Amino acid sequence: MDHAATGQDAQSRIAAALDLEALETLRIAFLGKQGSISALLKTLGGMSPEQRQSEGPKIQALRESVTMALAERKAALEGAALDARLDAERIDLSLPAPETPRGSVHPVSQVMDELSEIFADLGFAVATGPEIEDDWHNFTALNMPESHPARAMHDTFYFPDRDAEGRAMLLRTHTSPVQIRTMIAQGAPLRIIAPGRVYRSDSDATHTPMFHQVEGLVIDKGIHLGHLKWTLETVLKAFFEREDIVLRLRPSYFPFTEPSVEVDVGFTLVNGKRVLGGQEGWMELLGSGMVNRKVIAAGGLDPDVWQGFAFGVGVDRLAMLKYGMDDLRAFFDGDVRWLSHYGFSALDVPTLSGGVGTAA
Ligand code: 2U9
Repeated sequence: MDHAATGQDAQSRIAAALDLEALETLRIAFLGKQGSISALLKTLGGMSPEQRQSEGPKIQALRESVTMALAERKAALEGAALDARLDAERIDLSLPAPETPRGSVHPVSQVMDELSEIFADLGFAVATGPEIEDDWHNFTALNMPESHPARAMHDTFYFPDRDAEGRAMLLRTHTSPVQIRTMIAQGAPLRIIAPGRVYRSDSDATHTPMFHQVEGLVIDKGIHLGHLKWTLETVLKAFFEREDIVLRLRPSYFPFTEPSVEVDVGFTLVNGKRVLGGQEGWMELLGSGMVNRKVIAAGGLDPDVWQGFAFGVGVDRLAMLKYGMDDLRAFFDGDVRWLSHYGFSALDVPTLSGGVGTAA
């Protein structure tokens, strides 16, 4: 049998295969189950031992050379296919890059950042704490012992889990437990604000079950209402970027402050709309007061040595007043159209020098 001629023929047909599909057809024709070289291998079985000894190595050599030729041609065809693709596909680096969708800073975050910046300038640090609280830090330490009627003012979300004293854990109803924790951990003197989420089981056009507060606490020697009024005036002038902000303090009641005051801010009517500044009318803005002696003691300090003032303000309300949104519920719908309209650039970080009031 002329294996050399069979080999020559196979080599030239493999070399002539123009694509991977044609090459696969050849592989099956030579080496497949019914392939011609496979058939040659089968003839070995019917040969005499001498014949097998002389024919066997030739047929094996033929099989190996065809296998190698197939592999080489396959590599060459694949290489050519890749070259063709590289030739055809080009990246034009002069084209503008596709626009990346960019998120925005929520007005609530923006206002908390602005207030943090303004208070930092007055020497206040930002304090944080857990949103899941125990009864003592959220109520008792703030002069709201069990059965205190003021507890009813907070529609509290309770957990089935209980604390070490057997009282139900809860979602904090104000950020005040943060100040209690900070007093205990850091002692006095203290100047802090506590911005964050708080929770009350309340839901209508002007109340959401989760909302945001910034509370502030100053503890030092000889602190009085004058310090409170100056601080609030200074902060609100910086926040609303108006020098004509006027405050009015009205007596009120909170269990954690004594005396307690409700703070109104003066507004002016411009084309029938209320604009903060001046004193044509008044609107309630925040609550505050001198820290109750019992609360100072709960914070681990001697109320005969240390005095303090505290305040609390709703961030959502402040954001609405400053940036002109009128529906509180839209704040937490997550509607991208609302967010991109009212949101702020993440690159536009509020600073006192750059302005804390620059709208996006
Ligand atoms: C400590 C001592 C005193 C925080 C205070 C208010 C008055 C207040 C409300 C404003 C609008 C809550 O978001 S709101 O509904 N807050 O009126 N908050 S004094 O007093 C404290 C806090 C912590 C240790």
